[in-house]
Amino acid sequence: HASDAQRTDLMTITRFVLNEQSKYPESRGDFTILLNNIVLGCKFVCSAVSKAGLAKLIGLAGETNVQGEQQKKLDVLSNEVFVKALISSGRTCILVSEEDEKAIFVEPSKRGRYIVVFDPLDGSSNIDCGVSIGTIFGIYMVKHDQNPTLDDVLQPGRNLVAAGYCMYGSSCTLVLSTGSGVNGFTLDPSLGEFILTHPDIKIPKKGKIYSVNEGNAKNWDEPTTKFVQNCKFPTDGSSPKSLRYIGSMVADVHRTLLYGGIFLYPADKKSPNGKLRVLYEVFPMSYLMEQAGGQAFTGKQRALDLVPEKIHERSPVFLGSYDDIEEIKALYAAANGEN
Ligand code: P6P
Repeated sequence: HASDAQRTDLMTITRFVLNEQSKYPESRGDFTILLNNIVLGCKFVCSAVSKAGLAKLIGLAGETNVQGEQQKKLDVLSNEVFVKALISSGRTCILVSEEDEKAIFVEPSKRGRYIVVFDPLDGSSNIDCGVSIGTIFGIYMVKHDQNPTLDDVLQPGRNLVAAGYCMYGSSCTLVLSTGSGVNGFTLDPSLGEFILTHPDIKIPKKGKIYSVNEGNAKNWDEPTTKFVQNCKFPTDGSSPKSLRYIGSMVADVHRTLLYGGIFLYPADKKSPNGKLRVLYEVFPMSYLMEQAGGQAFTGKQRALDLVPEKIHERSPVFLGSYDDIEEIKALYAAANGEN
């Protein structure tokens, strides 16, 4: 019975999505098939990343193996796995990957109705020191399925039908939203299944943590400078916030989602559009934050209202707890002379 220590009604990600999709009688199972292929990609990358530390011994990605063959870098390998898994799903028509300069238009015989934008291995510069890294993805419906063009990709983030990330850390955790809340699944390696472990994630309304690369402080604009100053020297008698910055977006965003607070990668004099990419970093994470009751802001507007003009375009981003984002929005409004 329910008090049994060993849960017996295992809610796998596939069952969960099937349940969700059964709410839409018109759905033909395409999304479930697409998602299953994304999950397959995540399982492969999880396995490859966990072995990365042994790379020198067993000649894995990024190393020269015993035969002296140069192994593919893990991010290149991950990208190939995701591209092949997505195309073979037969449910995609355009793919945009951080690893590919141009959008991939799937051949008509294998074409479906979905567009997937993704970073196959974000934060991969952290692999060698064992810091958590991740895959980030967003899913749109195609607008012109007879003849898909780049215009189908350059949609505002608010048009996303799903988004998620998979974090390869102490455990492999997949966080997903299909438009009705956010749910987290943890890979049980003994089953090879992602099991629902974080149902209906809601981000705390206000947090005690700020997450930014303080090394860029010299180049920040005034509102960001003031906001960070308020985090460290609050004038309302509250205690200072803690700084937590891992430098791997998936890890910093996952902590923000679960513990609350704010993650920011602002514009600065060196990079006026910040560093993070709109389609496959800013949009998916902003979508998840809003679905979890938080907000995401660019310094000028709601992040999901941005309409990208190029597939690798960057944008500043402030995302996290609802109240914390209200503060940064007020500082930018004041700087722009709005009431
Ligand atoms: P910085 C990793 O390289 C990445 O793309 C994100 O995962 C991370 O949030 C950001 O860059 C870190 O950038 O400039 O602080 O090292």
